[in-house]
Amino acid sequence: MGLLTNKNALIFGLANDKSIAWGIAQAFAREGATLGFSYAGETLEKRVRPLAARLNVDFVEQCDVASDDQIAAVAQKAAERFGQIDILVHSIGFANKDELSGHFYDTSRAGFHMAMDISVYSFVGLARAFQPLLRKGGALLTLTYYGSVKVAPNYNMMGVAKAALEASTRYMASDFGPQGIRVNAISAGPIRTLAAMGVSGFRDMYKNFADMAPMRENVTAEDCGNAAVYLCSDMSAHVTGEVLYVDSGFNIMAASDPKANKEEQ
Ligand code: NAD
Ligand code: 0WE
Repeated sequence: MGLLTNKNALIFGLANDKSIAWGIAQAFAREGATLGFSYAGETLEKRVRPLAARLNVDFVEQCDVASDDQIAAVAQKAAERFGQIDILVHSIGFANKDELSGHFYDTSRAGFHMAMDISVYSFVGLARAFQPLLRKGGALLTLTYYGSVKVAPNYNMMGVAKAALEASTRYMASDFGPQGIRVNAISAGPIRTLAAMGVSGFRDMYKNFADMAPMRENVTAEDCGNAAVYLCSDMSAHVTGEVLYVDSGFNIMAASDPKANKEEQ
């Protein structure tokens, strides 16, 4: 018996085998969940279908979360296929590239709206669309980053969006609590995914992270998958509205340890 046996889980945000969504999908499959995937657009379909086949997943639906119609359509299809849903994972974030360098104050109105729409509102819109399908004891989960709390150079608009996403997690935890549905977030350390590699200076900050973190190691999509199993299973009953750091302890540090890099040699 797996920790997610007899649970139906929908995962949004699968792009390729580096995606955090893929780490979560593999962990959920291992724990016995019945899975469904959603991806953004046609160009990703050829990557996502073979991954789905590897886990014997045959519910694979396109959904651009910028569209209310596409969100409603995928909810309708999920209702027909699964009846009820136990778990919904939101692993989606996007800002225009212009918004991920230079001064935050140069963010355009349109760029601000775009990042908030795709990275924050989509979690709220999905939660509302799936609300009638959610079974008591279910869980919603999103992915965030520490740039929401402290300034991460160049993360800029995404940091502001992640702050709003974490606040949305708390408000939705309050909304859904009476229905017995929990809402949580994982705050992951930097992982080399498609979204992350598209950012200038990511390489340096990836290395710096491991030097500064108490555990002196980067985190993986697999780590996020295992934390997601906890947050979406009955192992975390009565844990809601939380941001769980999966970051080798990075967020507890105020300065780097001068002994780092010497001690391990
Ligand atoms: P990824 O590129 O694999 O995943 C991002 C996903 O967002 C992609 O599947 C992309 O198609 C999807 N997406 C973008 N616009 C969309 C739209 N309009 N409709 C539907 N889907 C859309 O990268 P990832 O690193 O796995 O990112 C997943 C989540 O994890 C994001 O929220 C990201 O902010 C968060 N996160 C990433 C890191 C990291 O270092 N990689 C760290 C902490 C948090
Ligand atoms: O949330 C993210 C990345 C989100 C992201 C990435 C891109 C690249 C390509 C959102 N939108 C876009 N738009 C694109 O056109 N992370 C947590 C990874 C990340 O991004 C950073 C980081 C880290 C970590 C940007 C600057 C500094 C650190």
